[in-house]
Amino acid sequence: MNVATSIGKVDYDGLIPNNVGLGQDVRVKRALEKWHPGYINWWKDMGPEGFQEALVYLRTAVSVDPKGWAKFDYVRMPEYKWGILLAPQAEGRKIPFGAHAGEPVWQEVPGEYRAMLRRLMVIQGDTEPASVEQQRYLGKTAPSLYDMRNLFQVNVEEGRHLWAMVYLLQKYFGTDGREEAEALLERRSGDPDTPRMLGAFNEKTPDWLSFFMFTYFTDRDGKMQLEALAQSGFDPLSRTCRFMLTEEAHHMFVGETGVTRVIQRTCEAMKEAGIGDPFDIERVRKLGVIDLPTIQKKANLHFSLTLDLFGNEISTNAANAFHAGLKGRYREHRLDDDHRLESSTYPVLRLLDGKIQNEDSPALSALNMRLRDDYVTDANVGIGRWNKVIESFGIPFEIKLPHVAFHRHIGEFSKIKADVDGKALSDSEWEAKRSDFLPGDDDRAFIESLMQPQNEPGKFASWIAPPKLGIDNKPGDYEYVKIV
Ligand code: BYC
Repeated sequence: MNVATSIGKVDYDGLIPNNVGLGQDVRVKRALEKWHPGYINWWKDMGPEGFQEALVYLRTAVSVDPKGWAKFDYVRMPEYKWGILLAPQAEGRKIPFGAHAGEPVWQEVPGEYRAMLRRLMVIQGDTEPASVEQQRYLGKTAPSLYDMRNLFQVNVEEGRHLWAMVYLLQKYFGTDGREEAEALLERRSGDPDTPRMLGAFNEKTPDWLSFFMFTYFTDRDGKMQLEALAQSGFDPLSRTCRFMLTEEAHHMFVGETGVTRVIQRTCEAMKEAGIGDPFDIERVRKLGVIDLPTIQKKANLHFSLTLDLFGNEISTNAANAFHAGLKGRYREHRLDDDHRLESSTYPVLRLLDGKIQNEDSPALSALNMRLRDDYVTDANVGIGRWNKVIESFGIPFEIKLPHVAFHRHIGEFSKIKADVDGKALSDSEWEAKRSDFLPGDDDRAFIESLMQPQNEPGKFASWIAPPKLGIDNKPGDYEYVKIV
C-alpha cells in the first residue's frame, strides 16, 4: 500500500488525495467522504455549464515541493483530483505576532479563539465556490481554447481551495465544523435568500473582460488575505494557506496577461486603422475591439468592489484576530517591529469634517487599512505593465486606479459619493457622471456583442491578442480543451 509516510508525499490511493495522513484518520476521512457527493453535485450544478464532459488540459497538484508540484494532463472536470495539501511543517515554528508572539505554534485549536478562527475559515472558504458560481457561464463565450482552459484551471483550483477549508473545519471543529462545511455548499452567489458572505462575491462576472479584471483585482485580495492567514499561529491554517498561494499566482497571471492581451489587441487595431485618439470610441468599437476608456471603467468597477473585501478601515475584529495570533499582516516575517503593535499607530485615510485625510490611529485597529494599502501597492505594479503596452503604441492614454474613496459600500467612504479622484459629489452629480466612471448599459451591450466563442485550436476572438507562450510550453494551436 502506498500510504504517504511523510508530509510532502501525496497519497493518491484513496478517493481524496492528501498529504495529511487521511488514511489513518478514520473520523475525518469518513466525514470528508460523506461530504464528497454533495460537493460533486454542487460542482455539476454550479460549476462550468456545458463542459462537464469536456477533456481539459489541466494541472493537478501532486506534491508540495515548490520545484515541481504539478502535473498536466487531460481530465474531465468532475474527475479532477481535488486533494488536501498542506505545505510542509516548519520545525520549531513560533507564533510570529500578537499577544502570544514567540510561543510555539498551535497544532490544535486554542479553545478561547475557536469561534474567531472558525469564522475566518468559513469566510475564506465561502469565497472559493462563490467565484466558481460567478464564472459558470463563461466557457460558452471563451475567446479561445487557451483561455477556456485557463478559466477551468482557475475554477478547479478554487474548488480545491474550498476542500482546503472544509478539511480544516471537519478536522478541527467537530459538529459545528461539519455544519459549516454543509452550509458552504448551500449558499449561492447572488441568491437573494442565501447569498455568499462577502459583497463582491455576489456580483456578476458577465463577460471575459470582467473575468480578467476579477482574477487581476479580486484574486489579488485572495493573495493578500491568504498571505495574512499564512502567518497564523494556528499551524494547520498557515500551512494550508501557504500551499494555496502557490496556485493563486497563476490566477493573477491569467488576469494580468488577459487584460494585457485585450489592451494589446485594441492598440494594434487602432494603429492599423490609423486612429490616434483613444476617445474616438465609436470608431474604435467598429474595429471589433474594446476601447481603452471602457477598459478603464471595468478596472474602476472591479477595483472598488474588491476594496470592500478588506472590511472597515478601523476594525476590532481585525485587531482581535491579530492580538490572538490568528491573522497577521502581509508578509509579517519581513516586517521589522515588535509584532505586537500595542503602542504603535498607523495612518488611516478617513473622512474628517467632510475632507479625506490621514489620521493616526492605533495600529491594531488599523490592520484592514494596512492590508488594503499593501494591496493597492501590489495592484499598481501590473497597471504599470498595462500602460507600457499602450505607451509602446504611442497612444495618449493611461490606465489609473481610482481613488480608494470611489464607489465604496463598506467602510469610511461608503457614506459619500466620491468621483475617481476622490472628490465628494452630490447624489445627483454622481448619478449624472456615473457612466463616465463605471460601465453603463451601452458598454455592457457592446462587450456582450463581442463575446462570441472561438473554439478552433490556435484561433482567438477579434478583441484579444494571442498569449506569448502556451501553457506547459505547448504550441500555439494546441487543443487545450476537447469539447464533446
Ligand atoms: N461584505 O470588522 P469589520 C479570495 C462585515 S478573497 C459583507 O471591518 P473584518 C478569493 C464583517 O464580516 C479573500 N460584509 O470586518 C478571491 C463584520 O461582520 P460581523 C477571502 C462585510 O472582520 C477570488 C462587519 O462587517 N478571505 O480568497 O475586520 C476568488 C464588521 O466589519 C464585508 C478573507 O477575506 C464585506 N465586504 O474584515 C476566490 C479572509 N466586510 O462580524 C477566492 C478572512 C466586512 O460584525 N476574512 N463585513 O458580523 C477576514 O479576514 C475578514 O472577515 C474580512 C472583514 C477582511 C473579510
